[in-house]
Amino acid sequence: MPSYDPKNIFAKILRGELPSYKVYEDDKAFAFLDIMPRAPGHALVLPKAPARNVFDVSPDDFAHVMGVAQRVAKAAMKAFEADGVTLQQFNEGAGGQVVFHLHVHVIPRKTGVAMKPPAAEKEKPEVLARNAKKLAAAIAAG
Ligand code: DGP
Repeated sequence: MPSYDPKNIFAKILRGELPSYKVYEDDKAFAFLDIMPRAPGHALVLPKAPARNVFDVSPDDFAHVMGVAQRVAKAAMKAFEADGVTLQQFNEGAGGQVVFHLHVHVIPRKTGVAMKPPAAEKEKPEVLARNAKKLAAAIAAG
C-alpha cells in the first residue's frame, strides 16, 4: 500500500491551508461538509493524525472517528429532519477512495430520495454555509 501523502486535499484542510465548512472539532477529530454532497448536510469526519485509510489508522483514532460520526449522525437527523443516515467509508481506489486521508461520510437521508452519485456536483457556497451552521449547532446541542 502507498504511504500517507501529506499533500492530499484533506491534509491541507486540517493544516488550515484550505478552507472548509467546519461542523465539529476536538483534539483528535475534525468534521466538515462535503462540497459535493450526495444529499443535503453530507458531512465528512476525519482523524487529525495522518492516516491513509483503514489499513494504517490506529485503532484508537478509528474508534474515536466512529464515535464522532455517531454524534454527527444523531445531530444530522434533527438538523435536516432526516428519516435515516447512511455512513460510508472507502479504502484504496478499488474500494472507492478518492481522497487519501481516512474519512467517514455521514449522509442524511429522506425516505424515497436516492443519493446523488459521488462527487457529482459542487454545492453553492451559501447552501453549504447554511447547512454547516445548522449541523454545527445541532452537534453542539448534543
Ligand atoms: P472518497 O475518497 O471516495 O470518500 O471521496 C472524497 C469525497 O471528498 C467526495 O465525496 C468529494 C469530497 N471532496 C473532494 N474534494 C473536496 C474538498 O476540497 N473539500 C471538501 N469539503 N470535500 C471534498
